[in-house]
Amino acid sequence: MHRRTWGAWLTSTVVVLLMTIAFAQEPALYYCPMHPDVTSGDMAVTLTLPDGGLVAGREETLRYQLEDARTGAPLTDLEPYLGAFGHALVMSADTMHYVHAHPVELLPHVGADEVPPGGPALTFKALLPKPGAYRIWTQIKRRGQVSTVPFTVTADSPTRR
Ligand SMILES: [Cu+2]
Repeated sequence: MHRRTWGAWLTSTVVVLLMTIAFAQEPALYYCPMHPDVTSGDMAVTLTLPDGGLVAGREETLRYQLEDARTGAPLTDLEPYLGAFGHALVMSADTMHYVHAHPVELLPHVGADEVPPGGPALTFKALLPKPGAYRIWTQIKRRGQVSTVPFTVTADSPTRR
């Protein structure tokens, strides 16, 4: 086998291994069919799925609503992080499929010093390739700190509809 091919194989194996460890470290969350609310620090994040739930093989919309965990006030102080107001990594439970998504709420095209903050809603579009459980890690930045918010969702088979 060519050396570069080995390198690519090794890299993908390490990535899958790390993701497998990430899944295994939170078994309670993983086995829960869905966590619609996650609190991270003083931030409460609610994930709203499409009516009737997610279906594999079609583009679905994931809506996040961000609130202050104590007051319930909408959060409107999201900071840009790596060119977006959020990053979502969606991975199948067997770690064989993953999707990286950004919110449809794009950064405004103004000077770098004067980007207005984002929130309280973030909308992601994602296509889950096959039925089953998926883990979603969503990164959001506020006050210079990046929080990673985990959710577990299940995609239904389109043939069962
Ligand atoms: Cu990203």
